[in-house]
Amino acid sequence: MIQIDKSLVNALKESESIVFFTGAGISSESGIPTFRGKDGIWNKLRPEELANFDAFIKNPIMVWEWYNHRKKIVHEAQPNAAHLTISEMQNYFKDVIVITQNIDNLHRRAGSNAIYELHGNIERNFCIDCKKFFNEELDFSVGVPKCDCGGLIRPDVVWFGEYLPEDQFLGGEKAAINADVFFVVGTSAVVYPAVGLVYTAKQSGATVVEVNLEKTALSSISNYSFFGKAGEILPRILEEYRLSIKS
Ligand code: BV8
Ligand code: ZN
Repeated sequence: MIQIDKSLVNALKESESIVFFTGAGISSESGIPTFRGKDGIWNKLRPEELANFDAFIKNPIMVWEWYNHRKKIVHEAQPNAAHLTISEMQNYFKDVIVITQNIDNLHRRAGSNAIYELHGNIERNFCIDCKKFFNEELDFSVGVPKCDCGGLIRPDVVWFGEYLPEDQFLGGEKAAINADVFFVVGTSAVVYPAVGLVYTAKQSGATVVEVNLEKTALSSISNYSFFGKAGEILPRILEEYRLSIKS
């Protein structure tokens, strides 16, 4: 049985604002491949080579094939115990806020209400010329879908070299500054400026709790590190918290 430090449970008992900063690792138990290692490779190309505007302009069909492949996996996936535990924690704390790098919509489908999507959402699309949004199913029968203005339609996700949506980043930053306990779940902590928010939380006095399969650059600044599956560890933490408020 995964041991949960009593001091962490006590920290939770004194907390109002709980924040979860998540990456691809939290969705891997839902069957969604992560980015690193062999999982991330598509067509012998690394995510950084596909998730960028130049690649899209050079070969929009190939980039859309990648996103449609991922969208199919996301639609067949279900939120797992980690997503569901975060949603359930809304019944115990004033603020439970999610700051995610994931574009898979699984936190929302799990019932989390306060979500900052730093890197966009695969369910939304917009025209690269007039910025008009298209959230219905797109028609690929005649090649890359085009807007009525003639512009190419792209997924509403943040590509490498592109700025993050300001409202989402600033919202995440405010949540990081006000966090009592800041969980970091399933991220290799390499992509910026997203990961910078963990340091913002630390500098603002939050208790940082890392939940990851392996050590990361954040292990050294974490007050607690749990190395294992998020879908097993997060339910254990909530269970110990629930037992502590009963007694
Ligand atoms: C920008 C959306 C300004 C698209 C994504 C400073 C220093 C160095 C580099 C930079 C810097 N500033 C900017 C850069 C460049 C770049 C960057 O950070 N590069 C990295 C690679 C070094 N950043 C940018 O380009 C950003 N924009 O800076 O704009 C600008 C503007 C103009 C000119 C210059 C600058 C935009 C970055 C956003 C890119 N879009 N996603 C899409 O998804 O298709 S990033 C994408 O990759 C994800 O969103 C996520 O952020 C990242 C993947 O990381 P993770 O989610 O952590 O996943 P990963 O697979 O790596 O790790 C999973 C972890 O989970 C592992 O540790 C594993 O052990 C663990 N795990 C697995 N299973 C489980 C588990 N843990 C628990 N339980 C399990 N079951
Ligand atoms: Zn248009």
